[in-house]
Amino acid sequence: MLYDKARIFVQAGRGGDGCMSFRREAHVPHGGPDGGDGGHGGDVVLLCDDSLRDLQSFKRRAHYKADRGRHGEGSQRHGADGGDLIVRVPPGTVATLEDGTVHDLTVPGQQAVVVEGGSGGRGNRRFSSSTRQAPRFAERGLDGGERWIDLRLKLLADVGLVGVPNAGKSSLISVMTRAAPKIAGYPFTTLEPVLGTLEGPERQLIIADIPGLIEGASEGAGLGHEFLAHVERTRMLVHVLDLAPLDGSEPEANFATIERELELHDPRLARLPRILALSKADLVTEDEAQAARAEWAARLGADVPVFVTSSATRQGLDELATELFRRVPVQAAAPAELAEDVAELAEHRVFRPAARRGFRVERVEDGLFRVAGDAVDRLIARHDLDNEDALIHVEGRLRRMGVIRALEAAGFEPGDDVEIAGVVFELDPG
Ligand SMILES: Nc1nc2c(ncn2[C@@H]2O[C@H](COP(=O)(O)OP(=O)(O)OP(=O)(O)O)[C@@H](O)[C@H]2O)c(=O)[nH]1
Ligand SMILES: [Mg+2]
Repeated sequence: MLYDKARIFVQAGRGGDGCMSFRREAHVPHGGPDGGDGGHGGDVVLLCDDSLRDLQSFKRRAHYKADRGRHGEGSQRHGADGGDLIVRVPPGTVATLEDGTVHDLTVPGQQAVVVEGGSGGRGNRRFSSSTRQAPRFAERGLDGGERWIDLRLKLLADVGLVGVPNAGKSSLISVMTRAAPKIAGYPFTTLEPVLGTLEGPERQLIIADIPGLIEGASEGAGLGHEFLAHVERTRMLVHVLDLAPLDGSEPEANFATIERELELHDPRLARLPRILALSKADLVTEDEAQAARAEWAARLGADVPVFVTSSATRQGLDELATELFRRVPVQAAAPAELAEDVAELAEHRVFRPAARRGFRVERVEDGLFRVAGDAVDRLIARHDLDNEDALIHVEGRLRRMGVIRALEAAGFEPGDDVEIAGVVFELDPG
């Protein structure tokens, strides 16, 4: 069973709290503030790991949590950062976040931060100024992000074998590679994609045998969609076409069905280079096979080489393998180039909706106003508003952010209540 889907919940670490502390020294009644900052919470990071083949490990475990940052301490000691949590995924994993961000992990070593740890709070030492020499408050650390992530494995194969059920795809991969898929004389023998490695003199090619496609596959008939997703990233397709289908179907009609489904699933699939492998040549005479080859070659033109093959006698298989190595481009091997590819991939494939900025002020009722926005929410989360010093600090920040002015424009008067991030407090800016 190939586990190609999983849903996991990831939680980044909370930031450590800043510390409120004053220096204690003999003979000094009130030392200066010396509370250290809290540490940053750990991120959750996906790491593309070549030793993994599918998403099986996520069946047993669905929750992942990074470490929290440690709290700051007195004597200006900062809390340690929480460690990142590394979650290993196989090459070909596509991670989709709830907000629509997509990470495509294709190259071993590639990483993607999927939730960020909360930042640590600053200690009271950082709030001392000429006017406030003994700040009796420190910031709290912020919660880390948390979210559900959909993981989908889209196999990374160089060559995909496509064809109607029973065409002989699994037989072909079983004699060309060491893969040992189930082979039988009835349709839909193969229920999930199978990968095999074709060994060449200088390199290898990964071949994917996917289950037979039928009419309507692009709309989900059979298990079409699921399987077509696995050939999306191949660089070349081998269309396996039975020379003498037992069910009496016409090879021409079978060929057209497959091509149409590929096109309907994704026009890019239809544009992939092709080879036509006429299969089961041992079941027809050599003359018939050669006649069929000539006919298909004339029909498809020079772009699509046609081979007469038989998995039973190995006829045509060496030629097919040679052609595959000739046609599938060598992948960038130099580390520098690879790194560039990764950067480019990341640029192209990571889509981030723009973060929200600013704030909104709204009059809820007489004497009650609501302010909404990421930055003000964070400011409130950082502070204990029952602490008089912290409240004064928050008021100063709200003023500098332009929130007080916006409140006043909306009819706010000193002493009215304000609600931010679910916290209601009396605001009386001096
Ligand atoms: N004589 C002969 N029989 C073949 C050859 N290739 C495949 N077959 C037979 O054709 C039938 C189907 O072969 P499979 O390889 O399972 O076909 P498939 O395309 O993988 O089929 P699905 O997985 O159902 O899509 C089996 O009975 C095979 O033994 C061949 O070259 N010669
Ligand atoms: Mg099969």
